[in-house]
Amino acid sequence: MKDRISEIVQEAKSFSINSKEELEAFRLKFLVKKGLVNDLFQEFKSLPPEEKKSLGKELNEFKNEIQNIYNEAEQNFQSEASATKKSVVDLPPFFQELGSRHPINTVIEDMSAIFERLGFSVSDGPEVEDDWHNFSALNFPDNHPARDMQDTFFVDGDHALRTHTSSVQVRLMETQKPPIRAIMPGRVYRNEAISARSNCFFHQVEGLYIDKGVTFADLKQTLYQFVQEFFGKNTEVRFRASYFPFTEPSAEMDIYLGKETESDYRLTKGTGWLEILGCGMVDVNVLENCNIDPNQYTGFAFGMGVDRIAMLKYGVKDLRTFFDNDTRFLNQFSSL
Ligand code: 2NM
Repeated sequence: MKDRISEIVQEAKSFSINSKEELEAFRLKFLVKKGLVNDLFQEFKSLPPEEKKSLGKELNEFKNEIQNIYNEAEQNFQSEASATKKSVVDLPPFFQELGSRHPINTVIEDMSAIFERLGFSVSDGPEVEDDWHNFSALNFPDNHPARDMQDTFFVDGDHALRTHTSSVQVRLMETQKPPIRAIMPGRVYRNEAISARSNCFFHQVEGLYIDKGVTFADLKQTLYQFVQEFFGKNTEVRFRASYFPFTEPSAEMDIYLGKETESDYRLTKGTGWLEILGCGMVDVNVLENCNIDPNQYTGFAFGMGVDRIAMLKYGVKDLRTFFDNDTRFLNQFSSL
């Protein structure tokens, strides 16, 4: 059998393969089920066990050698074929353009993931809102400046582009029984002068937690945990008293950036502290407007602007570049 093996190897090596037809002839002679290689394997089956032991390895190497001769020849044909194609077709290649995640969405998703781990679900709602959900239910008095045409895009007498995602929170409180623990990411609109640091629309992540016995301490700890995860371990925070129509008491939270670099100095107006969100305990009037009994339930809410945080995170100097849809800008975020 050893002799047969070397005979066949010799034959295969000297087989001329100069065309696709000859390649196929090679395959038919050696590699198909009734070819020479398989013949030897059939013979091998009927050998006595001692001979099998000494021949098995050799037989396998033999098979691989024949297969390699075939594979190499086949490859040569393939690269020849594509070489000819290249010289004939001389259009530029079409790249499969891959999209990239928008940096604002990346920040929203990162924030959502953190709050989801803290037990918050994610909700959304309409961008065109009625007066009740955007203002009245949220304890905005009739003469509040936000209700002015100067500040809000009205669609008709009773509808406007939402000015905050708190309107979604009203819808949640109206339709769900506490406990409610949810965040609302989304786009909101304000009629403001457009500049490098403000636009007529922007993005918010607001959050709401309503249950029996929710306190300001829960609010502080939740936001503290969020900041540790989002901005990094040991990020310092401070709370300052503030005012919003829909919360009482209300606060704003700052994180400490420091003032070593010029941009940190400028961004924090020389204080080292940067305001990143507003928050507070949901006002009793808001709970009542949404048919939640304030004697049984309390809750906290918070809201932060995504766009400025995205600018901070990625070192983007002009907010408007986020929305030009220039792929030279957007492609820089393709790894996120
Ligand atoms: C903020 C700041 C403070 C807020 C309040 C509510 C609701 F619906 F519960 F009343 N939603 N969002 C809130 C509170 C939003 O944004 C700066």
